[in-house]
Amino acid sequence: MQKIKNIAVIAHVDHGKTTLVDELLQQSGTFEAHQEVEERAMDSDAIEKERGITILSKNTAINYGDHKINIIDTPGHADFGGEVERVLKMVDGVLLLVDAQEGVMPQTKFVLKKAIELGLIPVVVINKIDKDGSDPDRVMDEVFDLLVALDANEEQLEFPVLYAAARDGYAKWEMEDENKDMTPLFEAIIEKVPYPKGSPDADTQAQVFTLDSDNFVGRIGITRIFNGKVRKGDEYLLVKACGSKTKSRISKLIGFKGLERIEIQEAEAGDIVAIAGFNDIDVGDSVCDPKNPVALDPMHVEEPTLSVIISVNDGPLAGTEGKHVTSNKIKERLEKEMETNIAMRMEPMGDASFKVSGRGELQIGILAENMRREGFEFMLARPEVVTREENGVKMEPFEHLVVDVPEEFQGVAIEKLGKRKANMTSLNPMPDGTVRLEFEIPARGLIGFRNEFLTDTKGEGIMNHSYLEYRPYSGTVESRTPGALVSMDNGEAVAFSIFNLQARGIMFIKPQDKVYSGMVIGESARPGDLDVNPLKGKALTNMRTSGADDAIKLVTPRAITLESAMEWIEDDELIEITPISVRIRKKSLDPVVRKRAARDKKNAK
Ligand SMILES: Nc1nc2c(ncn2[C@@H]2O[C@H](COP(=O)(O)OP(=O)(O)OP(=O)(O)O)[C@@H](O)[C@H]2O)c(=O)[nH]1
Ligand SMILES: [Mg+2]
Repeated sequence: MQKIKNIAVIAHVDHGKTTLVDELLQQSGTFEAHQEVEERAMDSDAIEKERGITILSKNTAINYGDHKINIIDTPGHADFGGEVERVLKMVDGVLLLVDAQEGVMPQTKFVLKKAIELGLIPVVVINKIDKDGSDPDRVMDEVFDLLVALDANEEQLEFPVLYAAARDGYAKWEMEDENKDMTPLFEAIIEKVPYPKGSPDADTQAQVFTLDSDNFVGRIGITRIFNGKVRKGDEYLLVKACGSKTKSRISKLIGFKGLERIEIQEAEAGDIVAIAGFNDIDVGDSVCDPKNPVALDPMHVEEPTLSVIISVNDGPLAGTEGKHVTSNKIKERLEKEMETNIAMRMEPMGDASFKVSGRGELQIGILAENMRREGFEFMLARPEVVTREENGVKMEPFEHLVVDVPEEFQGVAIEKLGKRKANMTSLNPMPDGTVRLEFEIPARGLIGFRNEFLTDTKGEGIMNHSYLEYRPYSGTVESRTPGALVSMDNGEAVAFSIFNLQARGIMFIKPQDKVYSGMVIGESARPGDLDVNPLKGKALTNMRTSGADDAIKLVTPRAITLESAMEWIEDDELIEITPISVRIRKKSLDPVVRKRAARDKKNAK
């Protein structure tokens, strides 16, 4: 029987997980000498590469001495916390990375809490000790205090600690030790992470934790084998969370080695393999012995806290830029997403619209970004928090928020967050002259806050948040103050009118951009919406032929991205998303209807 260790690498965003996995792959000799390997090799998806973040957890395997180590790299961003939750049940140990300068951050708490609840003993890696301003002792104390606060048991409190600079390829037991290589970390994994429980001779029990597809065999499930063996060609029973059972043969069995996948014949208890042959295999399903099927606990992860309505584009430019535009196509695509993404939910709402719920704006934004890249065209409404009713009380999600700001911005940050119903729990001056403020805040208060915060802190503030718990609803929170500049005509924007409108606010469009009546073309400098005409003036669309227009100086418009739009819009607005454009529009394109609604709202107050 092979000696196996299964670990997950967990941490707050950017603390160096994927870089550490790179080094473990390199230094275990898993790659061939000539193999060209990119930086952060595990971040294989296009959006992951572009943004330098991990979105989906991914597994790899390395050999170290006579051991096989299965490693799962997880995402650190709070929105993808569901990925971490499900992966933790598949491993017997975790490497908890903590940035030697930033220290314990909101997502460090979230992932460590989940690991502690599952009884795992973390191998703590204080990473980035090479950084200026790193303070490993302080960070070590923070980790210890956090474990105490999380009610860790005595064994867990005796966690092993290493000091590392993943990017430079070394880890060590003591700060005084020489900077050499990753050997101490390999040793820690072998010594401190328990061997998998379960027996290869028992009846087969395996569980799917990730889905993938293979060009030749279709859908494959990446599974952890808890008991028994799985063999290519043998028949197994797939048991779903709802209890339904289907028998099928494993048509292909795939093992992992570094970044490669290799066909294998058999695997046994303790290992992680991918299996093909079950058409409707899903995350959480159990693969069992047909003679004695004992299903594993289906995976429960924290429920979504944020939802958004996705609907068919019904604006005047609908269908001119996208390939998939119908409600059926959108529904199909969303259903497909829900199969692999257990932290998200989808509910058809009628009217060619769907309610999609997830952990946060980034998670929903990434789904939307993927869809537009695939050729979809659709609209998104303003994100809303998912409220619940508990014993007759309306509850809403709260988040733990940490902001690091230069001292001079401390006042404005506290004031603005106060208006958003945040409650300050601590204030600590940091060695680098910044102040670390911690808050508990309704998730609602965070929607649209990032932009404002960055402006208020001249781009120097850093904010991080992570889900805390549901608490009683905290009343109205303040939202966007500036109104919208709304186009009152259809056509192509004219430089001369944009020039004139610049005085009224910040423009979102440039000359020749297509606009329509009801489209938001800028942010007004004042509260309240303003209908404006971007087509008016000298009808000279070609600036080069017009001597007079040469004198026109246009300010660069504010770029509207999917995420900035999600932050910016109000309840009566929508984002129109196509493979080419992101536009903001009023829900109602008719100015008369809008005026009436505004009047009603005013009267109601
Ligand atoms: N100075 C320093 N930088 C490091 C070290 N390890 C990683 N980094 C840098 O930190 C950044 C984030 O590294 P990643 O490995 O992508 O971090 P991650 O934890 O996988 O991030 P997510 O998956 O998005 O949560 C990159 O720019 C790395 O080069 C280190 O030991 N020292
Ligand atoms: Mg990563």
